[in-house]
Amino acid sequence: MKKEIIEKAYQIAKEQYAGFGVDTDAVIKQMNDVVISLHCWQTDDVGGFEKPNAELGGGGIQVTGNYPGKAKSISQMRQDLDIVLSLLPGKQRLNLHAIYGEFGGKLVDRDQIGVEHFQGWINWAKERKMGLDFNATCFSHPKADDGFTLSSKNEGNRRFWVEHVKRCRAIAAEMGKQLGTPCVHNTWIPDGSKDVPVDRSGHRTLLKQSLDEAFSVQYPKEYMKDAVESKLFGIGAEAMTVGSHDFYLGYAVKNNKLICLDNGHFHLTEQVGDKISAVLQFVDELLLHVTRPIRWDSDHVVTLNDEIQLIASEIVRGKFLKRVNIGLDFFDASINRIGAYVIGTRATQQAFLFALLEPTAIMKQYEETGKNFERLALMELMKTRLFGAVWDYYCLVNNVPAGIDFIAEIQKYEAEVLAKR
Ligand code: RNT
Ligand code: ZN
Repeated sequence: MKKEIIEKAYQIAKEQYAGFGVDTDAVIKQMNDVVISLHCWQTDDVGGFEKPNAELGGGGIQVTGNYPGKAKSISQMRQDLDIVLSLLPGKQRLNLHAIYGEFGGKLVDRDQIGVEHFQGWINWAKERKMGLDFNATCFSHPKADDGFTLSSKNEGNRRFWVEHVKRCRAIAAEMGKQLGTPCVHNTWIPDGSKDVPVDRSGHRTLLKQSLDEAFSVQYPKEYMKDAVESKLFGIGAEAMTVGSHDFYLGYAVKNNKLICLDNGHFHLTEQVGDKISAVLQFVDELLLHVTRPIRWDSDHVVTLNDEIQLIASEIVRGKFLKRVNIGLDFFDASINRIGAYVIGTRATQQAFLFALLEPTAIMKQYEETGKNFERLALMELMKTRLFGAVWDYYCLVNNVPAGIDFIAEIQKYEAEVLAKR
């Protein structure tokens, strides 16, 4: 896009928004508070590098598609991440899973990993002035094959997973310490059962016990923060999920942990956007896994839809940006993975930009004086204001392609790099 056109359109947009009392220049600065944690697993379909050609296995999560160009090594992954970063405005962090360590060709089991396997990533992040987030990987492993990890009745397996989570938290704390920004460590487990179980309570008691054990070491919150992620169901775990929302919300409130809300993990008419101001009455902070479920937790590429918009708008309206850690969680192997990454991240950022451009004060005044048709009219109108002009300008001042200029960059990368893998 031509710089002059972007600037011209922005000037008009600026005046248009000023008419509603919204300062677009200030909003562009506020976008610095919207830090998105990039889920590393979009580059390789949640395979990881524990062994060559590793694939996502078990746990009710699935990646469909076999588009060429998937990252097959950490260096390819880093190359992809740099391209993604070069196409995104604003600030990002990187969210790693434990299976993405540098294990030097040796099989290092999950109860053996240490910070030495992630020092390369810490250095990588430091060079890019980025923070890191981290996740224990409690799936794609023989000891998770029976569908249970931290809530397993097999004591050997349960202890194995407790040890894994303990080690992951220690790694997370070291990441946060070295990088000077707290690392959010998220625990998600696939535990559940396909058919109606008899002893739900037994598994939940075990999960609580395992979390207490795994979280027994306290780390300063400047280094790391724990989040726990609930889920409704998974493929092969339709009848019961041990770590349900009720379970983890209770655990988080009682133990002062972050609750992770993945918007693919609820009944499809439930809105995570509606939950934010509810749970933030009782927990200090949240972690989001922003995704797009179609009919189920399908993890499609995030688009700028009503669901994402409500999430962003609720965070902005409630002034919750400092209390919400924004992570992404989608994976689509049926289209160019870099393209998927960039579209989904930009869509999330756009939702926040749109939210920041809202004339909330006017809407609130309407609301508080019973002028609800007026409120709706203004909400509708904002959808058609010159939002795109502000977005393009935001890209321009961030030195990244505006409009769809990123398509050409990704096509070039595909031809020169991805197609040759
Ligand atoms: C699975 C959860 C979980 C994973 C990642 C890879 O349903 O959403 O967050 O997607 O940990
Ligand atoms: Zn998730």
